[in-house]
Amino acid sequence: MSRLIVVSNRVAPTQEGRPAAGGLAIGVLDALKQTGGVWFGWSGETVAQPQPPAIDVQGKVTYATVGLAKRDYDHYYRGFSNATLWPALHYRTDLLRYDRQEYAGYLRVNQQFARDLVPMLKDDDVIWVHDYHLIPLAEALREAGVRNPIGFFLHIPFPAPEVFRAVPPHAELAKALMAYDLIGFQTDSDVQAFRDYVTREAMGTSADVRAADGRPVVRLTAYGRTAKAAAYPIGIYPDAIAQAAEQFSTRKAVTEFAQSMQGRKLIMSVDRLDYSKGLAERFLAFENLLQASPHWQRRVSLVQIAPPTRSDVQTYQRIRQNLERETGRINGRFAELDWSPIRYLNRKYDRNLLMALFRIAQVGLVTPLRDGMNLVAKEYVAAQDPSDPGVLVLSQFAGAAEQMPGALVVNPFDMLQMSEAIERALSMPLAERQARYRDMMGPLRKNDLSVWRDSFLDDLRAIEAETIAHARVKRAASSSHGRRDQVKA
Ligand code: GDG
Repeated sequence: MSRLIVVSNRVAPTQEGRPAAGGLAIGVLDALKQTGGVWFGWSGETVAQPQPPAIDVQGKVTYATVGLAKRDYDHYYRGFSNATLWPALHYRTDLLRYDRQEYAGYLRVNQQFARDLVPMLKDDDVIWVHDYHLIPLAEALREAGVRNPIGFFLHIPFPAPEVFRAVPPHAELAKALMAYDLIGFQTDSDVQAFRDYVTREAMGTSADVRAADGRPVVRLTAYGRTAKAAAYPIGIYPDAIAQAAEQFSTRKAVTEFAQSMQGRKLIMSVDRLDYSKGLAERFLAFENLLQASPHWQRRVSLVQIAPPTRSDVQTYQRIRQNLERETGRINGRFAELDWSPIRYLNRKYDRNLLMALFRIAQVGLVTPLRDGMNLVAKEYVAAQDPSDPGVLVLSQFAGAAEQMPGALVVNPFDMLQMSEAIERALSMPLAERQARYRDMMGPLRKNDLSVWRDSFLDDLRAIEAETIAHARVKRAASSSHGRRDQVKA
């Protein structure tokens, strides 16, 4: 099978023995190990002088990473990726900040990545590019003469066309997306939103086709380019998570924490510290529960783990300050000598410890204002004890809501509804909890991480096969024309 080339903003930890990495890393690494290939991306470092990629070969996989000049980091990463695209694609046009220089930096880094990648490519490689940082990469590779099949997967939402139009270079970005052969989205709604943009804004056309196994795919034509688009909801490995959660739940750190709860119920939330995750709204809903149903005071705690990210982007500093203030206020209002309603932990924890904490929590509270998928929702369910599972309270605006029928689905903008759902979850009888857990575990197993990865790569390789077949037909047709012309002459 042809080699796989993965390109993502960051490359997962390469040394064996490092703590188990999250979703994308596991899914992609498995595929890379099977076919062999290259994982290319930013090293996470800023450098004084750009250097050629650092190469680290481990078995069949080559890790190639490049540093970014400080100015490129500011423009490409902090600027256009995370201060323009991230808020806009999460419907936060109020937080969108646009600067032409930053957009130029975004294009410049993508061109630089393309230049660095080209010498590593072989003719029959298949290229899989990940996420919003790298939308223009296929266009840059095509300009450099690359003819390989190139697929793109967007991990975050694609918004309604009206919202996407708020990004000043929206048309250039949509055109750049159309340079990919296959564009993958998390949900059907994202595919529909992109289709709407292409047909209404770009005056393109669309047609419903099917993948080899019958899944719906859309063929889009615009800007003189044709691409396919489909939904590939990212999954997890639920049984591996269940196993880790069970094993780690007997570790000292977990049993001591469970003891410190003194029989009180536990609500768990885990999110990168990001305004898309709806943390402040969630805290207010929990406060409302304590106020409206005072019998829950001293009987339940919310543990919010929120490792900081992008802490040098200004809006992220503001959200951190706001949450610290809110936690202090709510705890100040309700805490007793031996109980605080909210434990707000602003740091990263070991992955297996998190899964064990999910297992002992009666409620998983996952209420983003927008989220491409949200893997925490899936992980929380997978980590449960099937004989006594907890309840997932899930935002309707997480991509995961389309696939998790057993969750209590809430609108995170409706504080009272969230508060009522938390109370319902805390009081839910065992039989209902078990039924809801079963309703979710089936689909989680059926659509695990390998299904996400394999269906995307199968579709991308099928496009490659179609293109080769098409080129052969064209060659055969033109040579038979040639022969006919000779006969006529
Ligand atoms: C983007 C999209 C989409 C969190 N805290 C810790 C920790 N985590 C792990 C979680 C989970 C992952 O990080 C977060 O994934 P999410 O899906 O919840 O959210 P994003 O980071 O925003 O990811 C999202 C995803 O891409 C995949 O396509 O689902 O919509 O926004 O696995 O468990 N892991 C460790 N310590 C922590 O403190 N070890």
